[in-house]
Amino acid sequence: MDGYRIKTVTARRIYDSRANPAVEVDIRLEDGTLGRGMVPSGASTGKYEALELRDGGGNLGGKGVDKALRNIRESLAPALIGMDAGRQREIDGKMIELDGSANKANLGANAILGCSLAACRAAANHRRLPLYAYLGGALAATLPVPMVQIIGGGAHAAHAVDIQDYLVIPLGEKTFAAAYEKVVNVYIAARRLFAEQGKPLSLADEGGLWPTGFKSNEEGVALLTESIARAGYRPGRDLAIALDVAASEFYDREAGVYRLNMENRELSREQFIGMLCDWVDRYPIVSIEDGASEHDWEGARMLTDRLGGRVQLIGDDLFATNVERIRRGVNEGCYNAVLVKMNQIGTISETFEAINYARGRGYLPVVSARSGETEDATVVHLAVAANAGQLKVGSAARGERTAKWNEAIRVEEELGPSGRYPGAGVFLDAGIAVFGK
Ligand code: 2PG
Ligand code: MG
Repeated sequence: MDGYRIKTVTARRIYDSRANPAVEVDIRLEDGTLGRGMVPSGASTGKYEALELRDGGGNLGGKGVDKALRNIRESLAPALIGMDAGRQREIDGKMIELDGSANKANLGANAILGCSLAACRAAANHRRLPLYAYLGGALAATLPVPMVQIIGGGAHAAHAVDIQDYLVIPLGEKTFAAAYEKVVNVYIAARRLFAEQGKPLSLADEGGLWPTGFKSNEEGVALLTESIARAGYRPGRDLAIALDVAASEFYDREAGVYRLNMENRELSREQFIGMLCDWVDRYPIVSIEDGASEHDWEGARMLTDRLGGRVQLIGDDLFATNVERIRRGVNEGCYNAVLVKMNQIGTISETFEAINYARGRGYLPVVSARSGETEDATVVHLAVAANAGQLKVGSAARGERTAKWNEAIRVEEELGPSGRYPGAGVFLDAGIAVFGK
């Protein structure tokens, strides 16, 4: 197609919200249109994710991306130049073929994703379409329900508590903007509560409150419930609680136990799942992510047997946005939802495949950013384009987080009456009973 051809591919090192180097790619088309891709990075990275290529060594904490940049310049760019930027599948397929490994270990998923994102941005810009409309076509009209971190933990807060994210999900409301406003009121209430309790106000990696002086992991769940009430809302009716347990981080695979280090406790699989079930009975928890380790399929199944009918159970590390792993989960009855992170799999095309596969099997897709982020807001467009229904990009503070939430506010305004905000319907339609706990 005219002017669609890729003319140049430029790769550079930028930095993410944790001060780690990140890959940025500019793709310029023959007609001069520019598309830019910026690649995020996790901290509680799953073992089964596509490989993020880092330089190692002493400089920049070993996190340099010079090898990835070289792979873009020497291998990917020569292959992409001349290709049609509007043919995303061909572009992604070509890069997968060039890499030749099962997990993008040769060229690096950061190198590949940077190019994949830059190409689709360039094509959208060429057609003068917002990215969500380019990626999703006329059917892209669903704003996501926000899942927002209020308190950080785990690998995002130096393991001050073992649980990684204490989040809230607004229920009801007719628009994203109104729903998000409720979340912000809870964030403000939580901040006040921390101040009253003499807890210093510092922020964890994703902008949530740093859990100083917590005596147990459960304290965060209680604090969230109280913050919802303090903000003037009904816990469980106006806003519910979500947890990203990130259990892979504290599972001892050899011993088969879950080690709650901050409580000096070691729990068997049964005991650990029993603890989560007990929390669900006592608090308005509607969603639990990675409630079992990425190595513990049996734990995931057990949790699903016990809670699958009333709680959204999300597989992050267990599924790694990988259709083969999601398939195993479906076959073995593990969880009922999938966390979707582009850089876990490494291309836009494969990310869509994972979303579509999950949805086709009745698993709810939850689009997610990473803990190491840039100011880029592509994840919002992905969530809208795929009508995913839910979005998780960290807390309500810090610029790399607000870059996403604010973009969702803009997209909603732009979509106008054609935009749909599902609210609690996202759970009710999936048979998850969110009210009445
Ligand atoms: C997660 C993510 C985002 P990370 O576990 O869901 O919160 O964290 O990017 O560190 O893997
Ligand atoms: Mg997670």
